[in-house]
Order: sequence, then C-alpha cells, then structure tokens
Amino acid sequence: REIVSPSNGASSTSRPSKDPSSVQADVLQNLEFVVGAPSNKIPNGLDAKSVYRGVAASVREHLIDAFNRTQDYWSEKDPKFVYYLSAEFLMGRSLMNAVQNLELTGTYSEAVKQLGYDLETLRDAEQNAALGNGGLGRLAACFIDSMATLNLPGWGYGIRYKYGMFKQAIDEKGYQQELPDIWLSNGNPWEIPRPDITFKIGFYGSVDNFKWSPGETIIAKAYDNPIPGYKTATVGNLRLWEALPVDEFDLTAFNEGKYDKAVEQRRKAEDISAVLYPNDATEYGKELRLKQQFFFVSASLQDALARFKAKHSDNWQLLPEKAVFQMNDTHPTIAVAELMRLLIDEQNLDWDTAWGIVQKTLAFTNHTVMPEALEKWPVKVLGKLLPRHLEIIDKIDSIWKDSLKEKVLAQVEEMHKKNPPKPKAAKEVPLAKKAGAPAVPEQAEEEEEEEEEDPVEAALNKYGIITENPWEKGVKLVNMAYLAVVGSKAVNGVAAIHSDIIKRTIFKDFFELTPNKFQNKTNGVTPRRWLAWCNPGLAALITETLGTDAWPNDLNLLTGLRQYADDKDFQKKWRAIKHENKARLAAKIKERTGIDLPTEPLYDIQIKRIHEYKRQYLNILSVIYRYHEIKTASPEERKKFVPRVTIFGGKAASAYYMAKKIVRLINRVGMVVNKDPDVKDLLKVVFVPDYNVDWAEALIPAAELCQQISTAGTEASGTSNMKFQMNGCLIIGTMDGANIEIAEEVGKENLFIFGMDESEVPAWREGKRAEWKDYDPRFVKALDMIKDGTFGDEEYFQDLADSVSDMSKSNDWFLVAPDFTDYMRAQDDVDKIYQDQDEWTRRSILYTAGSGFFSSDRTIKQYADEIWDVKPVPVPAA
Ligand code: GPU
Repeated sequence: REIVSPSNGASSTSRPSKDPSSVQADVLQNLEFVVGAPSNKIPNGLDAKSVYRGVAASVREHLIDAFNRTQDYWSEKDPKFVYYLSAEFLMGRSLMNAVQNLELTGTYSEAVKQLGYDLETLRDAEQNAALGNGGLGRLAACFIDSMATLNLPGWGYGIRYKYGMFKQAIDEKGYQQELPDIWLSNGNPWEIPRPDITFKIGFYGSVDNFKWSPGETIIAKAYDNPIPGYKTATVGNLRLWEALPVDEFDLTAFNEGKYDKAVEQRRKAEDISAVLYPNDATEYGKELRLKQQFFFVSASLQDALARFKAKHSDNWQLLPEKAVFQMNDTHPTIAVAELMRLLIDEQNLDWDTAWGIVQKTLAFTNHTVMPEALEKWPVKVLGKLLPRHLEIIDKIDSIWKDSLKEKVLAQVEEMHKKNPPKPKAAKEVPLAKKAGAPAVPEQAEEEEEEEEEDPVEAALNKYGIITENPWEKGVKLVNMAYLAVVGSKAVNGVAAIHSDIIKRTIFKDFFELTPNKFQNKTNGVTPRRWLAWCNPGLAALITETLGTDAWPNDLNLLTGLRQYADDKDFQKKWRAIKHENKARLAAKIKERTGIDLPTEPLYDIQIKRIHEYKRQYLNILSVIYRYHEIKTASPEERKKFVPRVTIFGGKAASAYYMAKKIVRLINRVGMVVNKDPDVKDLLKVVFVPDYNVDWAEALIPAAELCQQISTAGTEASGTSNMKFQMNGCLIIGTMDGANIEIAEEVGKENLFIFGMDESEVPAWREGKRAEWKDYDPRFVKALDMIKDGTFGDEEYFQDLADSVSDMSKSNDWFLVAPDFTDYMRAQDDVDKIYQDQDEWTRRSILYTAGSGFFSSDRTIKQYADEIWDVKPVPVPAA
C-alpha cells in the first residue's frame, strides 16, 4: 500500500486539493498534530475513533476555508439576513454529510482506503449530535441545510447543550432506561469555539424607573458550526451558545478554603446550557427552562444587533431591511420582549419606534395545537427571573387590548342588538367535567355563575397575553404564543391542514383581526441526507434513469420517474435496491439487539417520539391480534398470512407515564412473539433501542410500509412521512398533517388511508365517544390478551387497557377504539396489495416520483420569498 508522507503533502494551512494523495497526506498530518497520535502508530495501530478524528479534522479544513469565504463575502455585501432561532437542532452525524456535500466522497474514500480503513467504519465512530427531541429539532437541521444550499444569507442560533437527548436503553423487562448523552466525549471537530465572541446575560434583580439591575450575570460564549450547502461554494453557520460564569472562581471563598462555594456560581451558570429538556411537545414550566430560552435568545439578539450596528450605527429604522428572526415555536418567543428591551433600554429608542421595528423583524412558527405544548409562564416565575421583561410584556398587553377596545365595544353592541342578554338557563355538564377529559377547573365554572362579568372586559380577555390560569384562581400566566402572534409580522403553521386549524382554533380571535398575518409553510426535509446520502443504491438508479444528477437540488425532477412506474425491468431494479436496504438494516438490528430478521417479509416501521396522540398503541394492538390469528390458525391456514416485520423506535419523555407503558408493552409483545415457534417468520416485532438520526438513516431506506396514524387533527405535519415517501415507502395513515398533501401528490388511492377525519373528531370527543360501545371483537381480544398476562405484567398494563375501553376511568381522548376497525381494514388492504409485488412496486415508484414538493429547499424558498424577504447571495467559487 502506498502511503504519501506528510512532508510532501499539502500543508494544513492551505486549502487541500481534491486529489486523494494530498488528502491522505493531510489526514496523516492531522492524525499527528491534531489527534496527537505517535507517528510510529500512524496509521496502523490506531482505533477507529482516532482515525475518525484525523479524517474529520482534515474535512474541517475544507469547511472552514469555504465558511470564511462565505461569511466574509456576505459581510461585504451586507444583504438582509435571516436568523433562525431554535432551542433545538437535531443534526445527527456530520462527517459523511460534509464529505458528500463538499463532493469529496470519492477522494476521501480513496484516501482512507489507502490508509487501510474504510469511510463507512469511520462514519460509525462519530457521536450523534442530538440537540433536539424530534421533528421540530430535525426540521431546524434540514432548514439550515437548505438555506446554505440555496445561498441564503442566514444563520441558525441555538444552545450548545453539553448533554443532548438522553440515550435510551431497554432493560430485560422491556422497560425504558434513560442514560446521559455524553456526546462531546470524543471532542467535536465540527465546531469552532469563539472565545472572543461573548455576551453578558442578566437574570433576576430589580427594576427601578424602567432600569433593570440584574441580580445575576453570566456569559454566553459562541461556537460556530459550519453548514455546507450542496453544489455551491456557500457554507452557512449554526451559532450555538455555551453558558459560562463571569468569574471562574469566587476568589474570596477560594482563598478561605471554601472550595464548594468557590465553584458554586460556575456550576449554576454552566447548568443553563447543560441539558436538553427531553419533553417533546409537552409542558415544561421550570425556571431553568425559561433561563435557557432567555439565555440563547438574548445572546443571539445582542449578537445580531451588534453586527447591524457595526454597519449601520444607530440607523435602527433600517433593521427590518437587514434582519429577520424566525422563532421556532414558542421556545424563543421571549425575543419579543428582549428585542424591545434592547432597542429601548440599550439603544435609547422610544416605545413606539421600537415596537414598529419589532413587528417588522420577528416571525413565528407554530408546531402544535395541543394545549399542553403552548407555553404559558406563570407571571411569578417570569417576573422573578426577568422583571424588566415582565414590565414590557405587561405594557404590550395593555396597549394591545386598548387598541381593540372600540372594536370589541362595537362587537358587543352588535351582538346585544341581535341577541339581547337573557337570564341564564341551567347549564349542561361540560365535557371537561367528565372523567378523564383534560379538565377545565371547577372554580372557573362556579365563578362564572357568581360574578356577572362585564361583556366588554370578557371579550377583551380573549386577546389577553397575560391571563388568569383557568386551573388556578388568582394565578396569572403569560401566554407566549399570543405574545409571539402580536409581536410578529407573520405567523405560520407547518402543513396546510395545520395552518387552517390554527386559524379556526387556538388563534381564531387573532386571525379575525389580522387575517393576512397567517400563512402556511408546509414542512420539508433535505433530500441530500434523506435520500441521496442515506440511500445510495436508489440515488444511483434515479440518476441513471433520469440521466442527470441534478435532482437533489431540484427535487421536482423526480416526476420523471413516473413514466417507469409500470416498467417491469425498472420495477425489478427498484425492488432489488429495497431488498439490499432491508438486508443492511437486518444486519444492523442483529448487531444491536441480537434479533435475527428474515429479509423476505414486509418491513413495516413506526419511528417517532412515543406519544398517545401518535398512537403506537393502535399499531401494537393490531400486531397483538395478528399474533393471535397466526397462533390459532392451522398449519395450512398459516400459509395465507403475509409475513411481516413490525419495527418500532422512539423515546418516551422520562416523566410520561402512559408513553413509558407503551414502550414496555411493545417490548413485551416482541419478547413473546419473536420466540414463539408457532409464528416463525410470519411475524417479528422489534423495538430498536435509542432511536436517533443514525437509526433513521438505516430504517427509512429499508421500509416498505410506514405508520403515520395520529388521531386526525393532532399531528401538525409530521416529517418522517416525507422521508419515507422519498424512499419509496408506502404509507398507512390518517388524513392528518402532511399526509394529506402527500396523498395529493401521490394519489390518495395509493395510500392506505383510514379512520375518521379531522372534522369528525370534535363530535366524538364531545360525547359520542362516551356513549359508543361498538367495540370491535378483535380489539376486545387484543385487550384481553394484555389483561390475561399473555405478555406478563398484566397489572402494570391494566390502566393502559382501561385508557381505551373503560369510560368510567378514562376517555380515549385519541380515539383508539373507534378507529380500530377501519385501521384493520386498511391493514388487510396492505396485505392484499403486498401479495401483488408489481402493484406494490408501482406505488412505491409513484411515492418517490411525487416527493419533490417535500424538499426543504421548496419550504425554505417559500419562507424566504413570503416571510423573510431574503435573497440568495451566491458566493463566487474560489
Ligand atoms: N413538534 Br410543539 C416537535 O417535534 N416538538 C415540539 O415541541 C412541537 C412540535 C413537531 C410536530 O409534532 C410535528 O407534527 C411536526 O412535523 C414537527 O414539529 C415539525 O414541524
């Protein structure tokens, strides 16, 4: 094997060329000087982790070079910038993505091979950057990929959590265990620490005559993470903040020998960027969480304003033409108050001027209609931590309500004209009082009976940013979503149906006032990571068939595959690739879980956070029934079953009681089914532990059927549905979220759609479900098997069973029971179609062919054109 010695290779300061031998030299040099490997051990005698670091350090040089040129160029041109504010960026691994985006795959494969390693092995030595929970965080990661690819001047801003999403282990009882995610233990070659870029962040303290004196101050330190675009010289930036103390030590305490006390401040500061909260779309309410939010928002805004000021000094009126901040859900919405504070208190603008600027500079994305995820901070918590901000929010609230008074007065008069107030009739028991429904407090009810509220006040209160907690009399809350809506120039949902629902429900009153503020931006995913890189076999076939490799940047080109949907030769090639992907997945599952999987059966996959609304429970109930059917069938009858491998993956929030039970149930079912000799290869049930981006990249290309089965109206969009679609995986699902738009692109008849639709759900919840008793006998059978101990732990599972069947204990809020029958019908259709492999493959091709719309490039272009008004600024090639 020929090894080029470091001395005749390119120096690490110049931009390495694309020739494998100079790349190899560069890797060797990095192994010696960055990794610090003893030269007699290079390259043999090094473990994969070390070699990975050497290779990554070399790739980093290419990145930094293009990164600096991009950022300098943008700085010189001074275009309008978008800043994507997000508490989560679920990046996954970077090595292969960087190599592929820089179009250096061949070069690096060759160079690494000459050193006696292979790139695939090194790829697995990288830790996953899991600074996010699920869809929302991964969306942010896809968005910055698309921003760079589209040459859009913009940065992501977030938190450099020391510990990302917890690692999930499944114990021998099938129970989820949470372990810390120590993702930085092997270093992080993808970041550039910026000790020179720091900002002070204040907390607590007091306000005197509008002047805030924080009681505690910490430092935010920047780390830049270069984000390579594809087929462009542009490399964007994700700037993450780390929390540090102002002083390393309390010197007095230190000198007195009180070492614990001396480092207390340090620990308290570092706590702020220590861990990602592992709750997905559920309430937080913890002070530390608000601290995190304010911490990264304040640092990001200070940073962006400093950059503006360096160019335009105090010409603040120009800010909306130079910067726009997109707030990713309610997590960064304290930005409304912080931007006001910075403009008023630090830059000396008057209130009205500042407010005018804020309303042109901020935009807000909503990702859920589930009430528990719409953050509302107790005034007490917010006021203690951020007293000046509470004052500002209070003023925003009262000016806002004042501005509505006339309108509301006119409305009330109009209403009274049509409908003169009558004495109150006896009230029906509201649904919320019925067992199990997310309760509206009794007090609020009674109170309404007692006090006659002024109708104008009452009407105004619907718009209140600060409102009374309906669950706790006298406790006031700041509704962060309302604050964001009032303070933003645009508000968007993440799929057509979702954007429509928010106008009808959570933001109805606001929509009526300013209908033009409300928009839709259907989510998308990056076709680089989620098709081109994770499914090389299919990518090659697509390129060969279309006669161009331009499709990853222009995904609508995939429509060119439609004409081959019925082509038998093409179908055969298509199937062969799916089969290879299944085999690769089976090998990975074998390695991680010890489970042997056949590769002939239908691979059916549901991967997402474990949540009642996503209904993994519905899925496992049908699996249980299938198991029963197989087990009770005669050997002859067994032949007619379509063999299936059902795979689940996902984490349950640590304190989510029901979700944890669902994880255990799935695992228990797997333990019983997989070793039952009656079942053999007809059914396998796998729970992949520690589902993450890396798993997704192996699971999605291998999937033939994916489950997108949320109760209609609950899943804002879903994004894995789009990734599966791109990879030619058929969908069994409800008419919810982006499934609806996928059905439009692919043809509804090619999906396995079932269940009630969104318009039917309210009636079920408002009474129909409580009365309904038409339980499917197969559903009853599956529940009986859980309760009779077929899977063990029957006591533990009792309330899970009750939650969908005993209306005196629970209310089946997500309508698992009434949707079951139609779900089983759709599952029968799946089996039927799978037996006709030509038809199945035809559909599979049509899915991929119809996935162009779901490229995040399309989504980002719409944000840029319709909300941000940010134009591409391509960086000239070197
Ligand atoms: N989503 Br809110 C999260 O992943 N986490 C959250 O805290 C909230 C929403 C998801 C939605 O559930 C999913 O439907 C959507 O596709 C995704 O955000 C991206 O918009």
